[in-house]
Amino acid sequence: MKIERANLYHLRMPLRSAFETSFGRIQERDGILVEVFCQGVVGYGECAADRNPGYSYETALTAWHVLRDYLFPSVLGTEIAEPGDVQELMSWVRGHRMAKAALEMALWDVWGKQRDQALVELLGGVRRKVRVGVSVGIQESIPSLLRVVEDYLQQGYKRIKIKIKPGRDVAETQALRNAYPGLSLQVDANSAYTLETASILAPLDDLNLLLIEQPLADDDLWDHSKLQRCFKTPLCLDESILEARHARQALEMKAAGVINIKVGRVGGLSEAMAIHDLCLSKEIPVWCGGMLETGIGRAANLALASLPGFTLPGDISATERYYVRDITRERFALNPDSTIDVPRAEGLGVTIDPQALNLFTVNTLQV
Ligand code: OSB
Ligand code: MG
Repeated sequence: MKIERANLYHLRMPLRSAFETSFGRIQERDGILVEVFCQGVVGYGECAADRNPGYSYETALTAWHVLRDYLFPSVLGTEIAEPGDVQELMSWVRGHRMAKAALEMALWDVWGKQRDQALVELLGGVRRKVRVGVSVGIQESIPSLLRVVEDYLQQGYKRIKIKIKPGRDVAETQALRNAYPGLSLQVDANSAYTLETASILAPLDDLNLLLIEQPLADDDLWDHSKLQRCFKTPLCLDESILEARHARQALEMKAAGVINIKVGRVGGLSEAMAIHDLCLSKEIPVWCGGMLETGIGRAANLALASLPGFTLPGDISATERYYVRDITRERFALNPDSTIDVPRAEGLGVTIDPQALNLFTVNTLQV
């Protein structure tokens, strides 16, 4: 497999509804679509970096720069055997994992198309459909949160995650728990607390939550291990886990009982699988996180979440939850059992809608 040339598309896609987290509120989602050409086969990968560096230091523009000036120049024209082998060529670039993940994803798409196999088969997935939930942003008030959640439950989602931040945490979670005593419920703080301020979250421990996601700083495993000792509810790490080594160290120091795996955050599907394999061997449950992906990234997430260790529902919702119009022709729908089907067509199993791509592209570049 050899990349001969590539195109970058900087996307800006209107979300159906604003999405608010502890690091900000967005109405549009930026991203980069990577299109690679390899001996007559075209592959696609999605870069999850957003417009603002709120979740991670990477942005669509840093990823654009790093893909254009460093990553593609390091891989163009070089023969590689398998998609994961591209990591070695990119390893001299420190960090910038979302940029690397997009490039690797495009090669998985090519590899599948060359061998006439779906990504789920290439990865060793074991499920035809995966259990999913919905990630609900911070709402204006508790009544509006209850209304939004009720609507998702009506649509068939059987697991709800709510975003929390200081001042918008315990009362919101308690109100939901009171309204739905049996609901599979979890919260995500996106690093909004410190070891000291996290003490106000103590009442959450009595609400039978599936997990509490990333309460403390992204670069802090140690304080998570201290906080975990105060909670019987498992902590789940998202931002803190950038590679398998971090996962190993987090588990060794008991900083979490669950790990959220995101393809972009960890630098690609190959590293995502390595984290999955590690957690499976240690009987630590994992689930597939989301970054409000387009159909391209969502297809990859579904294939990843079909691996055996993904025993908790993923943040992979139906296309409808995110976008009125997506850049893939295929739209993902929620099944009545709160699952989404894993694509079975070759490669990522999705195709680009050129008109939609054109509509949402704010910049293009040939590399
Ligand atoms: O922390 O999981 C997160 C979206 C953007 C950035 C970070 C996160 C999220 C989500 C949305 O929670 C999950 C989804 O794609 O549905
Ligand atoms: Mg998260």
